[in-house]
Parts: sequence; C-alpha cells; structure tokens
Amino acid sequence: MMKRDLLQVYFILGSNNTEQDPLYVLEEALKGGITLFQFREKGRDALTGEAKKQLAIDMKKLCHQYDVPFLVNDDVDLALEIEADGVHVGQEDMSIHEVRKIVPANWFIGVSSTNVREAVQAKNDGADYIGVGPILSTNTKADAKKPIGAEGLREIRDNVGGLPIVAIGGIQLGDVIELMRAGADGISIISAISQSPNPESTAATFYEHVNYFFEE
Ligand code: TZP
Ligand code: MG
Repeated sequence: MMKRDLLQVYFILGSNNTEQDPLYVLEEALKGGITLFQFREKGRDALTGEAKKQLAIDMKKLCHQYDVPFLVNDDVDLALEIEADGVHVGQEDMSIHEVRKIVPANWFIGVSSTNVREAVQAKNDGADYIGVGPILSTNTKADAKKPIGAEGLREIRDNVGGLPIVAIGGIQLGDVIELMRAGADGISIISAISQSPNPESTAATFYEHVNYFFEE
C-alpha cells in the first residue's frame, strides 16, 4: 500500500508540456517540493523509442536525487525496462490485474477514474490510488472527458472509503483547498507547474496550499 502523503503534490510532465527543457522544469519542481512524479509522454510531437527511454532514465535519476518516486504513464514495458517505481494506467490501458502480474510487488499502481463505477472497480482491483478527474476543463489532454467538479470528486470519495485519491485536470492554486475538502489526498498538476514562469515557487506554493488544509 502506498503512503497517501506521496500524493500531496503529484506533478506530471511530458516533453510537450513545456517550451523549456523538461529536465530543467522537473528539477525546479523537485526543488519546490513535489511529492510524486509521473512521466507522461503522449500527444503531439511526443518522443518515442530511444529518445523517450533516455528522457525517462534522466527523469528517474533526477527524481531519485530528491527522493521522489518516479512513475510512468501507460507504458508498462518502458517502466519495467528502466526500473520505475510504479505505473499509472487509464481506463483504456492494460488492466490492473495484467499489470500486477508483471511488475514488482512493491510498485505503485494508479488508475484514472472519472465516475463512481470506475473508481469502485479500481478499488476492487487493488489500485494503490486513483486519479480522479478531469475536475475542471483542461487544454492539456486532448481527449479529456467532461469535467466532474468538486461534487464529482466528493461523490467518488463517498464510495471508495479510504482509497487514496488524487484530483486532476485544470487545477490551479486557488482550487486546492476546495478539492482537499471534497476528499482528495492530493493534487495532480501538469500545466500550472510546467507552464509557470517559476516552476519551483509554483510547486512550493501548491505544497503550502495542500498542507494548509491539514492544518486547518
Ligand atoms: N487526465 C485528466 S485531465 C489531465 C489528465 C492527464 C490533464 C491534466 O493537466 P492540467 O494541465 O493540470 O490540466
Ligand atoms: Mg492512458
């Protein structure tokens, strides 16, 4: 089982989510205090093959320098090859049963869930956490579903007991407290950090907002 604290500031990045060097952006975010990282290389101009693998290796190395676990989106083969710490799969990807069979026992496995049915299924299948969203509208994911809002998140929380939940999709600093109150254990972000003029301070401020919730 994963420590739910790891989900507090969960940064996701692929090379097309920034105009800058993705390794620079990742290191800034790590300095700012992100608690978990996912390499998500997809969409327009996404790297493939050796270039994708090399970026993954470099990102994993950087994450480990900051003691932050490194997860890979979808690509279980790549995750195994470079010895990641876990994988995140969508509803259309490999099932959690199939993933569990081939990955080390200590890996984190996350699953995306948009509604109560998917969330309960993921819990029953033994997901370590679910990524719930999109919460708000986002330009980052081309095929994103209709936003479910804080209400949709709360409804999922009410149906999955203590399963760790991270909220995702269009989240900005000002949304954090409401989403934590609605039952999230943490916040998952791409563009609010990757497109920030100062990813380090933005990541640090996300961390403060999430932890403000625990103190209130
Ligand atoms: N899954 C649901 S919304 C989304 C993903 C990967 C994109 C999140 O990116 P952003 O920029 O934080 O909205
Ligand atoms: Mg996927």
